[in-house]
Amino acid sequence: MRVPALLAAFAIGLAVPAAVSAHVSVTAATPAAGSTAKAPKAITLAFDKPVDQASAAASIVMTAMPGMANHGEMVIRNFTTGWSPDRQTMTLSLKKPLSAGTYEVRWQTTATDGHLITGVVSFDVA
Ligand SMILES: [Cu+2]
Repeated sequence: MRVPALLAAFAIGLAVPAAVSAHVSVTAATPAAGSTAKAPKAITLAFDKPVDQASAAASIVMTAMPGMANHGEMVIRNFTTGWSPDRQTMTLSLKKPLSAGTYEVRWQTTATDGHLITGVVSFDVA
């Protein structure tokens, strides 16, 4: 009688990846993660499935600047957020191009299973 119980536990274990697939992730970004861009005026995040816009948010943080040793985190606020009609691409439109430095785009949204999903895309601006 122990074997069916074990099999049931195994089947429950297998069900976990199906729940995880409710989560969204970023599949592509511009500027691309790890790349060096020149004065970008827009940042796009492409998700693998439609995103709940009501819970979605992104922040742009400058984490380093050439010639400045202890920069700390500087939040960039001068942008507006837009979405593609299919809700899979978020565009952050900057009023001024980003100046030279290192940036993190930190995003979050609530998945269809109610879990908070977060991610970071980092890139440099030369
Ligand atoms: Cu989840």
